[in-house]
Amino acid sequence: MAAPITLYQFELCPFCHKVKAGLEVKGLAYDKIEVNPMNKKELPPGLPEDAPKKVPVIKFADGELVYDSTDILHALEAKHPERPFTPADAARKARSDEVEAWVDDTFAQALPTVIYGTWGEAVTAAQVTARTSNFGFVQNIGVRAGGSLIMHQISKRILKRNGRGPKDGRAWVREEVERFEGWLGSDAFIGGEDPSLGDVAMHGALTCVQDFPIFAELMQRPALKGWYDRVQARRG
Ligand SMILES: N[C@@H](CCC(=O)N[C@@H](CS)C(=O)NCC(=O)O)C(=O)O
Repeated sequence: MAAPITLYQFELCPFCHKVKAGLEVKGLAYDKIEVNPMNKKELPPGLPEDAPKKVPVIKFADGELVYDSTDILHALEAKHPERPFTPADAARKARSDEVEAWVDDTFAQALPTVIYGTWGEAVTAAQVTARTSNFGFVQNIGVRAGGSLIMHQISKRILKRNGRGPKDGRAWVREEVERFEGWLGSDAFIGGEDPSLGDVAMHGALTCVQDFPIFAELMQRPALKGWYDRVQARRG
């Protein structure tokens, strides 16, 4: 039976993983539709004219369409208040919102450099896309090879724009993770006793790179791994 919620996504999109983490922390069943990044023809009809042709997009049981990961997570919280990820404490909520915004503006921007930064990573990316996509054979080859090649070039540009060398992606992501660990301190979650929007966003972003070498490296860090496992236990 089809799940009441549908997520239109790319498998290697950190913003889509943020939404998946939110859905799973709330224990909500959903179906995924993989969108072809070349033409995005799987996106549902009915989106506003001025909506960017981007994923994630979510379709709720009542047919409402929402785009943009942050707006989707807020809509999820409003429609499904059970297992809330908005901390009651004002300071915690402010920190959680800060972390969520940082995931969007900084951490997710750094991730393509460790998904497509080296040829080895780009090959892994092509394999992950092949495993999850539902496109026809020819289209599949185009998305895998073409997509990874384009993203490899984009990843070099992102590094340059951020004043980093062509091989600095992993060091950059490591630095950002240190910032996150500083925010977490000795707490169980950014949200305190329960995962918040900030935890959901960061957990999703990390799940996005679970098949890549950076993930195994980051999981050697006891504080990050402890937190990652605690959020994982709350998903689903
Ligand atoms: N602010 C948006 C960003 C979404 C976004 O950048 N999605 C990328 C994939 S990771 C996309 O759909 N890109 C397609 C394109 O720009 O053509 C969100 O949080 O959902």
